[in-house]
Amino acid sequence: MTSDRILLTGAGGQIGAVLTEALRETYGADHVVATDLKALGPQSGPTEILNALDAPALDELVRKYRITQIYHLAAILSATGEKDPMWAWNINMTSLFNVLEVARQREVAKVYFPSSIAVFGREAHRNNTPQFEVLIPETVYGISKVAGENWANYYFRRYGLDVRSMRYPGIIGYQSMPGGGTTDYAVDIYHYAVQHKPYECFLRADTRLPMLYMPDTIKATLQLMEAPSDCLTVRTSYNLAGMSFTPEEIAASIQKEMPGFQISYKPDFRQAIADSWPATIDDSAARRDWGWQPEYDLDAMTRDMLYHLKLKY
Ligand code: AKB
Repeated sequence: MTSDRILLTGAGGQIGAVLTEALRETYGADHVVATDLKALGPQSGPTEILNALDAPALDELVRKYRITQIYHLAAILSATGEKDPMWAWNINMTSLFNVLEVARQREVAKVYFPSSIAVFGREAHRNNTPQFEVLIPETVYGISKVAGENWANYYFRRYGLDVRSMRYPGIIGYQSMPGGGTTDYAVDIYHYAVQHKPYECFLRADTRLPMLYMPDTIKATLQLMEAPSDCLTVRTSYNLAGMSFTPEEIAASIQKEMPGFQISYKPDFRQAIADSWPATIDDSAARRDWGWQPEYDLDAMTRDMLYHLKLKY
């Protein structure tokens, strides 16, 4: 049995909900403590209510469960963050500092901090965006992720804290709903399709963005966290790619399975955010350092999403 004890913040979120279960399969249900702002429903392992802004409460849980790894997933995403930038900055940065400090002080062995393609802005190359690229983000979320990446690197170099990170593209899964992101349309669209409803997309038909299916997301996260420390050459955050598509292309992929599906377009403020992000990403550093290799393309994801959502509805 493993001696690792893992704590997740934001465990009720889109990725947190699925990652918690995957970690429990690997490390044992009792070894994974799922925390969130609101009470999580009954689960196979321990759950706690935690506001990640509350440093003493976080410290108490780390001591209580003798935590050896923290996955810090709680964050305000790109679209919600723009509605109240100072509030989003405070949540994203204060919670990260609380995690880094408790990890340093309590000698937590590893920390996972997800970054995002939101770190890039319009000055970055839009296609095959390199690992080491100019980072001038245009959302408060992106600014907080650039700052977070640099703090992760700082804690690694200054204190030897083993912080690991990757830049998630838009994440798509059937198990949980995203909240407040610019890439959320790519989840919503499948829910509309299986309910035989037409979908009005908040991005233009030709907006190409990098995306990743949930099984690949979980695989990448676990792979990075399990990689030997001396293989990791990037201590800010790894670029990560799975597929890239436009709303028009995801609609066409759904139509191959459900020919009657209809889509229309009404871009809103999220279009400007999407326009500042890359279309495709160069993730060769992740492939080289820890063997990253995605499995799903758009059509394989569509078949799997529709299959699972049809069972759900
Ligand atoms: C968002 O759209 O804000 C997120 C992200 C790409 O980080 N899904």
